[in-house]
Amino acid sequence: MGKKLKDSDVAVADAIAGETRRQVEGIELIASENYVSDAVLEALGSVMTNKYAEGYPGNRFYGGQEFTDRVETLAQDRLKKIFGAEHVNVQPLSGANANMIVYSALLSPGDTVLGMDLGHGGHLTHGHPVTLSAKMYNFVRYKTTDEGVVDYGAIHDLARKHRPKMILAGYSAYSRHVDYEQFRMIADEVGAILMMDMAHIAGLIAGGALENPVPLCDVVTSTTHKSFRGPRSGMILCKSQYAEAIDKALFPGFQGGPHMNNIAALAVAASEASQVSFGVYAKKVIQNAKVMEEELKKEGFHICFGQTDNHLLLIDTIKSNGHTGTEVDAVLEKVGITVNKNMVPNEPRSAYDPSGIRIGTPAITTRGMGPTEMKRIASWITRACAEMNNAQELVSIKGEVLEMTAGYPIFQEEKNTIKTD
Ligand code: DSN
Repeated sequence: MGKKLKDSDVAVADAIAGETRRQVEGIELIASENYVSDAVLEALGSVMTNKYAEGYPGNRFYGGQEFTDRVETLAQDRLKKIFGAEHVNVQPLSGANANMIVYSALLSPGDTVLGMDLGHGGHLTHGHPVTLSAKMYNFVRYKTTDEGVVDYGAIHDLARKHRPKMILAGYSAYSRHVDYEQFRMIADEVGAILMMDMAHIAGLIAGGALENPVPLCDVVTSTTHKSFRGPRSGMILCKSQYAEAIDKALFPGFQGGPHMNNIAALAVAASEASQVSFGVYAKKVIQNAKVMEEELKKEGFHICFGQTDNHLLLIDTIKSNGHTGTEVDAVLEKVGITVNKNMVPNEPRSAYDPSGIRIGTPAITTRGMGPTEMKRIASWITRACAEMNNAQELVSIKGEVLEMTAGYPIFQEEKNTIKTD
C-alpha cells in the first residue's frame, strides 16, 4: 500500500536512519533502554496498529476482534506464566499510566501512600510533588539509610504513624536488593495494600536473576521495555481480588483504545523472555554491572548505595571527580557513550543539573558484550572524565568506541552483512 518511507518522507526516513546509526555505533548505558528483537519490531510495525479494541478479550465495543483477542490473550497468558500472576492487564500505554491507573482503582483522593523519595532512587510517579499523583493523594516519602539501603525501620515507623492505604516499593535509580518480606510484614501490620513497580528489573525477574515480587505483593506494575526487552508500554499484575477494579479503572476510567500493535509485540517479547537464553541474558546483565562497578571503584568513582545488586549503577560524579552529572553526560556523548544525568541521595543541586549519572548494562549485554568490554568501557569513562577539555583524546576514545561497537551488531540486517563480508 503506497510507497516505502524512504520514497514518501525523506525527512523522517533520514531521522530514523540517523537514530539507527547512533544506536549501532554508540554504547548505550541508559539503564532503562534496550534493543528489541527483529520479531518484536515486526509486530510493532504491523497492521495491528489499525485496530480499535476498547474493552477486553471477548467483551469489546467494536467488531472484528478475532485476532486482537487472540494476541491480547496470548500476552496475558504468557505473562501470567512468567510471573505467576493471578491477573494481568496488558493495556497500560506506559508505566506512568499503569501507576496512575492502580492509584485510581484502589485509592480515594486524599489517601496516604508511602513511596520512595525521587532523589533516593524512587520515581516521579511515586508521588513527586510535581506530578498529578502528588496532587491527588497524600504521599509520604521514605529514604535510604546513610549506608545506602532502603530504610525499612523508617518505613515501619512512618507506616505506624501515617497508617497509609498503600505502601509502594520499586525504584528507577536504586541498585540494591529489595526485601519484599519486610515490605509485606509492614503492610500487613497497618492494613496497607502493597504495590511494587518493577519497571526497571522486570526482565531480571523474568529471567530468574532477581527475586519475583509478584507472590508477595498485591499489585505489581511495570513497563514492558527496559530489561524486559519488549515494546514501549506498561502492564499491571495483581491478585484476583483487585482485577475488576483495575480493569475498570483502565477502561473506561483512564484510557480509550489499547495499542494492539504494542500488545502483539508484548506477546512476542513475553515468549522470548520465557526462553532459557533469556535467563542467561538476565544473569549476564547483573554480572556485567558488577564488573563495571569493580572497575569504576578502582578508578575512584563513588558508587551510591555502596554497590549494585542489579543492572544499574548510580554514580556521584561530584564526589568522584568534581564534575557535575551534566558535564559527564555531555563529555560521554562526545565519545559515543550515552548515559543520563541523575540526582543522588540527599542531592544538594537541582534536578536539572544534578551531582551524578546513572548507568546500566541491559542494552550492552543484549549486544553480547561481556566482562572484557565492561573493563574497556569503564576505562573510556575514566579517561573522558579526566580529559574533558582534551579534544584530541576525546576523538581518540571515540575511535576506539567505534572500533568496538562494529564487532557487536544489533539488528539482523547488520548481522547478515557482517556474516557475508
Ligand atoms: N524514564 C525511565 C527511566 O529512565 O528510569 C523511567 O521513567
